[in-house]
Amino acid sequence: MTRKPPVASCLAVTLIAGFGLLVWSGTVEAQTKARPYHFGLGALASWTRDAGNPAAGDTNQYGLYLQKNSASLTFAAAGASITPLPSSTTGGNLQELSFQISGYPGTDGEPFEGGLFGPSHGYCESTPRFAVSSTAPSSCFLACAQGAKTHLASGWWTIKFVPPFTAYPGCEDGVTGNVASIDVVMQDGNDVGPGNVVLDNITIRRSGQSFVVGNP
Ligand SMILES: [Ca+2]
Repeated sequence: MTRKPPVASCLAVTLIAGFGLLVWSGTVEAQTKARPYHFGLGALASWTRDAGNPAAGDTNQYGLYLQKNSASLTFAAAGASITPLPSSTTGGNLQELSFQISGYPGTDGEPFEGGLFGPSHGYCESTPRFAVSSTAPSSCFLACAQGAKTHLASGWWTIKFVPPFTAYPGCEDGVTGNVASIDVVMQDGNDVGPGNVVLDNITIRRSGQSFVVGNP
């Protein structure tokens, strides 16, 4: 009888070889995921095949679809909890939060928009946003519109937030002490935009390690 190698080792090797960006956090149980949730009228959150940023290793091209097909003021939201968080994530060692949204390759601007970050991209205003809970007096909200934007060869955009997080409107109290939770949330409805967005490659970088969530 042939002895099988440990499942965790096989999976880790496969994932590291396939994803490149992914940093394995130690065990299968500890792998950081984005777990979709939604509530209220017209809301839906789900990992969707063939919707994400094309990437080596993500053969099903998963993207995180967040929909709110109701008015912004409706008590409804679509989002995902990033869990389990990388161990020992604190306000002191958190170096980056980012996600990607869809876009168009090449010039992504029109003259009346006045810039490279033109209209040919997924919805990016006060939401989608990160919501970070820590020992700070209030939650830290990092709105898509406030992030640094980098256009990728695929046409997708990376939306990135780096310290000091207090510099971002909505995060005046910063991120301090132990980080209790990190979510991505879509709360803007179809009265101010399309009412949906697709995210991919949600990234937490802490203590020099990047944890990238690009599929279920
Ligand atoms: Ca993906």
